[in-house]
Amino acid sequence: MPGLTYDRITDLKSKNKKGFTVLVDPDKTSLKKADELITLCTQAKVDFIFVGGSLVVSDHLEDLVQHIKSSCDIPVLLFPGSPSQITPYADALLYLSLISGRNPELLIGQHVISAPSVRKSGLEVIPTGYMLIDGGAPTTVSYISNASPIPSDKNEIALCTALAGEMLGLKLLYMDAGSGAKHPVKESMIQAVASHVNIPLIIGGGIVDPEKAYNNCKAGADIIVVGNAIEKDSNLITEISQAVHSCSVIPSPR
Ligand code: 1GP
Repeated sequence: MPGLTYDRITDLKSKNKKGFTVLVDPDKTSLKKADELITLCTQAKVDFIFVGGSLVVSDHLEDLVQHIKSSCDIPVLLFPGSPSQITPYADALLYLSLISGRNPELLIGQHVISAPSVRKSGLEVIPTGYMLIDGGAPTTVSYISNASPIPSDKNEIALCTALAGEMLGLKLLYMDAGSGAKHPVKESMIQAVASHVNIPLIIGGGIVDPEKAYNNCKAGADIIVVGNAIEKDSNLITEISQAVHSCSVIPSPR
């Protein structure tokens, strides 16, 4: 059930504050590299750390999560590409249902299989509608999910998908162009969705600079996620965090 971590997310939203999340891919992050990221994240007041990936081949996810948890107070949320990426040491689990796709395994099938172990883990579970948006090139997530992304200019499909997810009771929406996307989610699509849903909206995939992060927030994103660009230049943590936190949106009348 949603709990303390989800409350932090909704608390930010209720105060018109934006959140910045650093995505840590266990395959690309040694414990030493994690130390560097943790220091920068703490200094930059990063709001959340997501751990996971569409395909994780290393076996140190659990060590990595424990290491991050023992080194800082930033909430750690699992962003799993499969049930094998679940560990009880995180603060919460983004319980993802790929609502933009029509692959029953990722809508409900894997959830059924993993439900007992997820419940046993004691993790805070946050039901999340995951929407893959075309980012201009096939990404690992589009290949692995075997599901077509929503075309990047079909705002109405994104909106109807998001509305359906909200009315089904999902607690978060995550619109993702996929890691390393050539083209991030367009602001017009973010605006179309954000202006009609009430649950928090996470945006990620292909965001590489503070300007894009800021513009996404202005368009209605509640949380910005960056992974790939930070793997290349960890100083972006400070710059993007500042940009996100500097953005406060006055709610528009419905
Ligand atoms: C991917 O949204 C995340 O699922 C982050 O994307 O790695 O491109 O920042 P990037």
